[in-house]
Amino acid sequence: MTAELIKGKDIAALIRQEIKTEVDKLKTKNIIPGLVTILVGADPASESYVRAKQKAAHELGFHSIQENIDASISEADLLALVEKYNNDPTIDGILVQLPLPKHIDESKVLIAINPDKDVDGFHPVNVGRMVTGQPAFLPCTPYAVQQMLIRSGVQTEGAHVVVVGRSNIVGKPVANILIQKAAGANATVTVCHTRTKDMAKHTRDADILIVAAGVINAVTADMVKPGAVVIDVGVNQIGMTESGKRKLVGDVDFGPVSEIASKITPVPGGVGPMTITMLMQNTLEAAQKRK
Ligand code: L34
Repeated sequence: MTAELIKGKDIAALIRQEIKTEVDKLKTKNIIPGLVTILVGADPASESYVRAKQKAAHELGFHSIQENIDASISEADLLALVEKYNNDPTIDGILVQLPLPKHIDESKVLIAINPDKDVDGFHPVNVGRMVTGQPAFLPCTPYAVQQMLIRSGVQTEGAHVVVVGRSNIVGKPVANILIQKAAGANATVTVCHTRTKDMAKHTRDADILIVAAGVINAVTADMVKPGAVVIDVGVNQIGMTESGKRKLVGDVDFGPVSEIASKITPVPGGVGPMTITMLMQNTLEAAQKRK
């Protein structure tokens, strides 16, 4: 292994300390950041992520509520639940964990969240603000990727960033964040997806390769330029450990790619813990803007 690890867990711990300092300041003004996480159904991966979000909120001294909702909830009832928290003055951030059951229109639910409480950054108002370079809640995973680059000293300015994947949660927003005329951005961005011709031609040209394909080994060593920085957003379950934990790999063929890259993120312990941390950051910022 020659690549240096970008340890998301360590960077997350540092940022959580910074957040804690700000939470303590807010508490002197009698403001406690409030977060509600809404989990519909019992997908084991979603349960694991939401549990981690609640744990982080608790450790930071947030007021946090966990709503575990049966998968059979109607769309109307879910919209009413969102509205309840839109009107709750103790709640600064509302997170509806995705994916939702098929009978519920995800976009209808996301648009129902008050944009000022949209700490996930998925409301079209926040997406529009992000794209046009206005202050906005940035979606947590793309925000995490940007912070990991900045805090490990990776220069994005003028770099060729290649993104593999075009989801609304990762690919599209991370590309938009990194093309902004702003510090920690100013990159030239190429987005590859399932209809891209000769993907390896593009990925081999990347100074920074961000992989969010949702496919094991979507990126192999022959697709990476020597010295590139590789950010692996994938979380794929390949089994269970004896202690009942999910056994995970990313989208990148980690062993061989880490012989070629200059820096690489591990899975687990990479982007995942940072995603949760940036949700805490957004919730803090929402509380700081409380009127
Ligand atoms: N609304 N839905 C909404 N917001 C989000 O930001 C998410 N996402 C994605 C799925 N749905 C969402 C998450 O929270 C993915 N995601 C997420 C969050 C945390 C982790 C991975 C994905 C994470 O903590 N991963 C750990 C391993 C955790 C485990 O064992 O399951 C890691 O070290 O990578």
